[in-house]
Amino acid sequence: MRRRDCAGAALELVRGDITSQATDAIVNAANTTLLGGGGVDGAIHRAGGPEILAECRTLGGCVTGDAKLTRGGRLPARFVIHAVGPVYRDGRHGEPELLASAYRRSLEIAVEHGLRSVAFPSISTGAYRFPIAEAAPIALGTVVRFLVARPGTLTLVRFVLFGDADLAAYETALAGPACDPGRGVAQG
Ligand code: AR6
Repeated sequence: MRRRDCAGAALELVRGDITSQATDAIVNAANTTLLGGGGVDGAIHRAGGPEILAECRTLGGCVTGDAKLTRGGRLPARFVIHAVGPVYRDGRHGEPELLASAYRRSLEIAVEHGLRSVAFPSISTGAYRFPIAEAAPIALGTVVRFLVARPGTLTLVRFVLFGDADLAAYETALAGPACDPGRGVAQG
């Protein structure tokens, strides 16, 4: 596990399963229908039970780069923030901006609802094929900028990576310029 203080909040990288996280909210790597799928999305709906899908059906979908909140059903987390990342084509179709937006909107929604701790998976780097070496600095950089801009809101942002290679990519990004201490991240 890697942990850093970021403007008074903890920023953590762990290897594990997003569905077992007991943070106030976990983030789903959803699609625009919000009606379920494979990967993280399938795992969250399986573990959380039918209540989550029933609530998703009332939301009218979600555009790419945005996110919507439901309750967490049987999950340890009280809420699920369903975020929609971009499908990666070649990186020149707004994918970096849309990925950053999916993270930023998730954090904004968490704060709007008074939530203090959020766990993210690596959005878009599975079925949506965003190269993880490109995605990790975008994900971490967006979170770092948010925490620096909104101190005293969130206390914990945890990235839950599914495998050693994914964790290594995020560890590399955490040590890189996207998370530069000059931008407000202190080594912990
Ligand atoms: N916990 C943490 N990470 C996981 C888990 C888990 N339980 N399961 C997979 N991962 P993906 P996307 C990792 O495909 O690329 C769905 O069908 C996985 O190894 O879940 O945003 C949706 O409905 C990968 O690194 O999300 C959409 O249609 C990362 O999570 C589409 O897939 C994301 O992989 C979204 O694709």
